[in-house]
Parts: sequence; C-alpha cells; structure tokens
Amino acid sequence: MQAKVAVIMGSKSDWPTMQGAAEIMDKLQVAYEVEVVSAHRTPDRLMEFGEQAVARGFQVIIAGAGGAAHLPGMVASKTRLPVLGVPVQSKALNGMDSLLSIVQMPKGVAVGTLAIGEAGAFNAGLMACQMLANNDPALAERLDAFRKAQTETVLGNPDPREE
Ligand code: RP5
Repeated sequence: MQAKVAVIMGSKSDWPTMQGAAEIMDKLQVAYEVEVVSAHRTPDRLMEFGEQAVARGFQVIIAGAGGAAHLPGMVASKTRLPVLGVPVQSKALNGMDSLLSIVQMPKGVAVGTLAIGEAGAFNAGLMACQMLANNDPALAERLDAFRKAQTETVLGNPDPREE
C-alpha cells in the first residue's frame, strides 16, 4: 500500500514518543513511512526529503523533534504538504522549548502544532487520518467507529473508583 503519511523525527531517541502516531495509524489501517531526518545533523537529507515528499506520494507529514525543534518548520518550508509538528518532551525544559520552537512559526509558512509528548504524537497520527478521511469513505467509517468506541468506554464505566 502506498504510504500517504511520512513520520519523520530528529533522532532515534524521539521514537518512543513518536510511535504513538504509528499506533493509531496502524489501528486505522493507514500506511505510513518512518524516518529519522535531523534538521541540524543531516540538513541536506532534510532538504532532499522536503523536495521529494510530494513526488513520493505523501499527503501529510508528521514531524517530531525536541529542544531547538526546527525540523517541522524547516520541512514545511520545503513542501506544500501539511506538516503536523510534535514537540518531543526534552529533559532540560520538559518540552516547553520544543513547543515554542514549533508553534511560533512566522506568518507565511504553516505548521500545525500538537501537544507536547505522547498525546501530541498520537493526536498527530489521528489528525493525519482525519485529513485523509475526507477523500476515503472507508477510513472515515473506521474513524467514526474508533470515536464511538472511545465514547462508549467512558459512558460504559463512569465510576472513577472502578478500573
Ligand atoms: C533533537 O534533539 C531530536 O529531535 C531530539 O528530540 C533531541 C535530542 O536528540 P538526541 O541527542 O537524543 O539524538 O534533534
């Protein structure tokens, strides 16, 4: 199956966070590719990735990075594909550095920024699925079922003292 989503990240150390995006895309049967593309350690690879992303058939890019997290903004500068940025929780500043680096894009180059850490990664995968579902009725049905099951899980056991 042609991968419509690229999940890139600045380092292998980001994978424990970024695998949340993969988890929900696996569940919703959306094909994706995963690569380490570092803005500062492999800048040429980043430029090449951004330039080739459309030709490779991707429709959405999820980019996770921590610290001085310039990866999402830089890749967005090289492609018209929508980029969903995930601020990875850094050790020194708990991800506030990552968040502010990703969210404060100057006008003219857009990056959609998710929450810090695992929730952000999962939601980036979820949002990529929602975007693709606009042109994929079967995926839309799977998304609806996922949301319904999530709601029923809460409604089925609303007592906070029970597991
Ligand atoms: C960023 O630096 C990465 O996205 C990662 O979050 C952070 C630390 O990278 P490593 O030193 O663990 O490779 O580029």
